[in-house]
Amino acid sequence: MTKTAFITGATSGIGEAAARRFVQAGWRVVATGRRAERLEALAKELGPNLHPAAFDVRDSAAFEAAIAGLPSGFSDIDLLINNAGLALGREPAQKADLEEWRTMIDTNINALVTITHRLLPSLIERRGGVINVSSVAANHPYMGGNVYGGTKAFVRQFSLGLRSDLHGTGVRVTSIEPGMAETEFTLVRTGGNQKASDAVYSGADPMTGADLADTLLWLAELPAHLNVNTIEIMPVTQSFAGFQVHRKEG
Ligand code: NDP
Ligand code: 8X3
Repeated sequence: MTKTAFITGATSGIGEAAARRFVQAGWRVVATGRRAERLEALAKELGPNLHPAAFDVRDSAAFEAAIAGLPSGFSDIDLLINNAGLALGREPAQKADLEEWRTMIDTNINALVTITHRLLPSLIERRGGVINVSSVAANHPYMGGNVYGGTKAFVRQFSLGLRSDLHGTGVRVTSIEPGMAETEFTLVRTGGNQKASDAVYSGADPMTGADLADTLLWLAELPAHLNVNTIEIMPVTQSFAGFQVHRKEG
């Protein structure tokens, strides 16, 4: 039986690659994001198994309208991939922009829980799954990661809590925590600075959206009795740094 995945943030990067990968693997996909023209292009490329639904995840009325507008065949959702998200800024907390913090919290946390809450009854009915896209920033603090890291730690912990609450329902829940992947992530984080984005990925052999799409599909197609609780995945070129120590002068 054909299954349906609801993928947020499918207009670029990881979500776009996942939409492509899931349709190629025989899934139906509801592909979402704000940039409608990108979703239309994806629908044109991938054919009738992709349904584009353009809305801002922070707008719960628009999200409800998108759910109400799902055509038959797309309305029975088996898998929710909460991928839409962003980082804004790399300033230390004391210099950060409060509005940017609020945007990250609204997108990465408030919208994610709203969408999850709305779709849970149907996911339970269908013994489906939720995959939440967290980040290594949830597990490894770094300078300038402040609220972004906090939102992703929420996503990880919320996923573990969901897993506990959904005990006995057959619904599986995974938190995926990727490291560096070359997408539009840094372009967004730097307010559109292509040079800064190129500098982050240059020579680093980063992961790609397609790498993570393969992992998402692998998770989604595991035998129904298996649950990967968390998965942290990075490029080989990225690893951990030590603690910093501030010393007195002289
Ligand atoms: P991209 O910037 O390429 O993609 C982000 C996606 O999220 C876009 O499709 C964007 O769509 C969507 N999105 C952002 N804000 C909103 C909004 N308000 N409403 C609807 N959709 C929104 O980045 P990635 O693919 O890298 O990011 C995907 C996820 O992966 C994010 O949650 C990110 O935090 C996480 N991640 C990324 C890593 C990386 O190194 N790239 C590493 C770890 C985690 P649109 O702008 O059209 O609305
Ligand atoms: C994105 C990875 O290391 O830039 O979540 O925070 S990182």
